[in-house]
Amino acid sequence: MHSEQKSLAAIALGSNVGDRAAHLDYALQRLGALGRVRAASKYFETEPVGTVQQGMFLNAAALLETELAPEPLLQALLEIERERGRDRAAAPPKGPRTLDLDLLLYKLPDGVDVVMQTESLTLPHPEMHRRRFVLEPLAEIAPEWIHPQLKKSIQSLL
Ligand code: PH2
Ligand code: MG
Ligand code: MG
Repeated sequence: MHSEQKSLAAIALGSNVGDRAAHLDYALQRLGALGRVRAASKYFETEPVGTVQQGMFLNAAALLETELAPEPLLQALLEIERERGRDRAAAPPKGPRTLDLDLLLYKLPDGVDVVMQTESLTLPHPEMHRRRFVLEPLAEIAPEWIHPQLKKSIQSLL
């Protein structure tokens, strides 16, 4: 099947517990089983953002060609987090985590970006445009991707 017939998802990766690079390496390898990783950024060391006191993060971004719809893709991302020992009950929200995989943007095969809001998933990710630790890696691999609500490229949002 040609890539034009698949959807394209932009995914943010983050880790600040344990062997951070190993967690991100693992995530990229597992994403490959959900489709094809078209691009992956380098790993950025970033200061923790927010009110929780915690260690430095490694953040990255990836573009995944996939046939999974947004909701099944999200469930697969959460499963990969659990495979690295992520326990949402054990840490405060936005607190330290072995692996965080956030679905940022999702483009259908016809080139249209999904805009949706359910209890489990909001697309585009509602915080992405405010987070340098998301925009900087994403701008490395998808600078021209237009945010469907803000109508600005990732590069210009950065
Ligand atoms: N994730 C958070 C809170 N703060 N800071 C950085 N630098 N990177 C993150 O991935 C991050 C954060 C909760 O989602
Ligand atoms: Mg996150
Ligand atoms: Mg998350």
